[in-house]
Amino acid sequence: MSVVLRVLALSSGLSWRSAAVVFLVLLGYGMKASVVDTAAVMSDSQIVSSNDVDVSIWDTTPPTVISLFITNGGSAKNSPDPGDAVAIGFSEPIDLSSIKAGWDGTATPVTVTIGNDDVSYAGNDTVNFNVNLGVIDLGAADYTGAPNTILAGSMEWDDRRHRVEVTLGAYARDNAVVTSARVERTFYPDSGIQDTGRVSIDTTAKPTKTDKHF
Ligand SMILES: [Ca+2]
Ligand SMILES: [Ca+2]
Ligand SMILES: [Ca+2]
Repeated sequence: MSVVLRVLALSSGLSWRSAAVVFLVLLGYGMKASVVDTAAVMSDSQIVSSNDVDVSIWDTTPPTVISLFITNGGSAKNSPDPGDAVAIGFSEPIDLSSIKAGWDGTATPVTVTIGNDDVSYAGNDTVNFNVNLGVIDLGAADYTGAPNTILAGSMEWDDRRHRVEVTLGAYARDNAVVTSARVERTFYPDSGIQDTGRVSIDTTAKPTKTDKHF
């Protein structure tokens, strides 16, 4: 460095001290210039395009319920009893914690109540769960008598088919009745259900099916 200062002093005719000040000023300017790397500075148009996130990659489509199966697996055909199964299919993967807090999809206990003559559903019997799944209007009043039939259930998530599957277990209270007519049942999904992107379910999609259920 002293060689540089000597050359600077000699070539400029400055004193040794003045040459040192000039050198330090030039050194400081050089450092500042090196901090601002012009190659990395974006033009206004580049900034705009980098902030222009492609929203098409975000899933904004609400999930829907696309299927509902009620199958007999117990000894009582056309009546809710242990071994019967309810499967609710969704249009896409669901945030399982929106159905039951902390649920990871593995088998978990639920309580299934066959509601008797529910005034909210035209006096029909209903299927209710103690998790955020929804309500099945069974379309007729002859699945249970008063008071309600209640069964212990087990709920699992089928990741491949995007389906919640509930299998009925032991009766907590048995007042089930065997049905005699084919009727149209309707599923009303719980409005709290969300997809994995936290988009709430479209509750206007309500699958129906005419059958003797359970
Ligand atoms: Ca979605
Ligand atoms: Ca049955
Ligand atoms: Ca009834």
